[in-house]
Amino acid sequence: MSADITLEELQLAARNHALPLEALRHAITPVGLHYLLTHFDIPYVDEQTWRLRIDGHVEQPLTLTLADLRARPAHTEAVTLECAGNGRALTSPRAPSQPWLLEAVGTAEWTGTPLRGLLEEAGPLPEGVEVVFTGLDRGVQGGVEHDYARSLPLEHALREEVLLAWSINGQPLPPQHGFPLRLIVPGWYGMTHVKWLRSLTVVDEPFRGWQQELSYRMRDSEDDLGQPVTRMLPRSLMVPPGIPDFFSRSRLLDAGPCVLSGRAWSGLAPIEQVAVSTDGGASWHEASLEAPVSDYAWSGWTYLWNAEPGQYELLCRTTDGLGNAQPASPAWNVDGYCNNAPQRVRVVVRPGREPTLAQP
Ligand SMILES: Nc1nc2c(c(=O)[nH]1)N[C@H]1C(S)=C(S)[C@@H](COP(=O)(O)O)O[C@H]1N2
Ligand SMILES: [Mo]
Repeated sequence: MSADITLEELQLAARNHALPLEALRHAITPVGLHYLLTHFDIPYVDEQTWRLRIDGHVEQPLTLTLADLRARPAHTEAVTLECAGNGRALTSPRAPSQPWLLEAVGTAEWTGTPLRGLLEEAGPLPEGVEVVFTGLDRGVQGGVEHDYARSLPLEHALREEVLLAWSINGQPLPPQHGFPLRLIVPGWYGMTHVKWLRSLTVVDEPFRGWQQELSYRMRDSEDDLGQPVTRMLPRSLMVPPGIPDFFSRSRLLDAGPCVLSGRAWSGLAPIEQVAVSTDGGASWHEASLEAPVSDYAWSGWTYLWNAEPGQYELLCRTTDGLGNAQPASPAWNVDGYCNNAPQRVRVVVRPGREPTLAQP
């Protein structure tokens, strides 16, 4: 594992936690186990005074309470969210930011109202090109003070799967996941899903806010403008088998049949294949796939491994229906986005225990 994680990175890592890999066993991630990423501070919101404002280039600006929103048609969808910086700590050189390893992911059942209905009610004017989603959180990043805000092209904001969500796994959003209302854009990397929404603004030219124009771009060099990060690239993860070593997290396993399992997802197309290697990537075996939890959520996979005593490096790798596969080593970029290189799990298999003799 690469060294020299700074105290600033540790400070971020302690605030923004990942999914413990054993929690991949849950098709729907329990709330406290879902990964978490907050750039600035978690805002304190009073539901009684909170309002959502829909304005800008619209026929009819709207101001809504949480009760107004909850009275609208509701839809629940299981959606896999992954941070675009997932895998950053394994890139080299590494961008100074949240040092994710592999587990900045989770799948929750989000309940909310389709954005489309609300936007149609406000009535975007013909010159409208994008919707800017602004959160209540404010801070300084890259030397620039700003509210956390991201935009979507109007035609994407009008897609039926885009939700304004007030509930996760049947509970009101907890403060850290965006109470009282957040955006859910199925298939897209995490930064798109703006938490603590306070306004939706239809604009007549592309939004140039810091989190849009200067961040979340795949840049080859500091001067490169780069391409925007949008949908999640394919990735698969494995529940580490056996028991962990406390400090190194390497695994200890008894010899014998062992069902390896995990989850795979892609924001580009449904998952088509997961392959598993038990020899460090030299040979690959096809895993069995389960039906995805929803059109916008990960698929479970299993592979029966007959583990014999020895030392192993286990890998998994997925391919989606458009042929997008996890590359052995993705192209480097300045900010360490979209590193979907395969997970590697070191395992020591010890001789199986003798069956216990029946007591007379
Ligand atoms: N308002 C606001 N929304 C935000 C963020 C933020 O810092 N502020 N972080 C984004 C990023 S980078 C990610 S990965 C996801 C994380 O969502 P979660 O913490 O609910 O898992 O929220 C996104 N929405
Ligand atoms: Mo993120």
